[in-house]
Amino acid sequence: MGIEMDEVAIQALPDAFPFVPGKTALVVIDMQRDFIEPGGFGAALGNDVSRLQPAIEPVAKLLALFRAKGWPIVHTRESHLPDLSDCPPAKRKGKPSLRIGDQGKMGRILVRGEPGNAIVPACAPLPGEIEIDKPGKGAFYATALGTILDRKGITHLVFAGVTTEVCVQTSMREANDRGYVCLVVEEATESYFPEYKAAALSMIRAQGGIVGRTAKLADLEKALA
Ligand code: TIU
Repeated sequence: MGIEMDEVAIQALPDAFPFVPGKTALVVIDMQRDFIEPGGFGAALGNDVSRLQPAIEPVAKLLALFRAKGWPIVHTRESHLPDLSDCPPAKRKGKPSLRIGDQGKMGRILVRGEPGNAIVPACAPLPGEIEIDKPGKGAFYATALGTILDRKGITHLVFAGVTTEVCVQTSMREANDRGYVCLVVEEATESYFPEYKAAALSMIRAQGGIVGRTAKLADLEKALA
């Protein structure tokens, strides 16, 4: 074990986030073509996918910051096995223009290994970074994430990615129940619905930070420079 820097207080809401170098990982949720580009799962659900694009540059900046410091990075992908054996039938219900597993413009919708399932190039994982394929909204459900973080001694998580009120919030709630100290970076997350993003951030930090804290990217960069 190397010598750890002291805790850094990052200005956040409802109060400062205690960033502990060596014990804090960045978790980037589902920055996939399937959600962010036309012709994928997000579009099949009827969403305006351009609404997620503003998150790309802030996520890339967060990745650059953690890479420069050598701090752990986790990337998740929402995906299913090609035989859909890990896709609950209820997840294929509703009336999307294309269902999970159907052939779309970027390959089969939300299927592991298809072009559309990849993370957008600006946020792509580098060798050595942790990659988690998850069948659900939460990053911990049916994945090895908890075990991996335990082995690394990670206790604090900084969240980014899409979408704020679906997979980011679910993953943060899972992390909060498991005892992780959680922060989400406001500019580095987006929703197809601006009002849901605002509501999710607001409910995360309500009641004294019932699920975690929220911070501006600039405040993180300033504190960790
Ligand atoms: N539909 C929607 O907003 N999100 C998802 O289906 N998955 C994620 O948030 N990654």
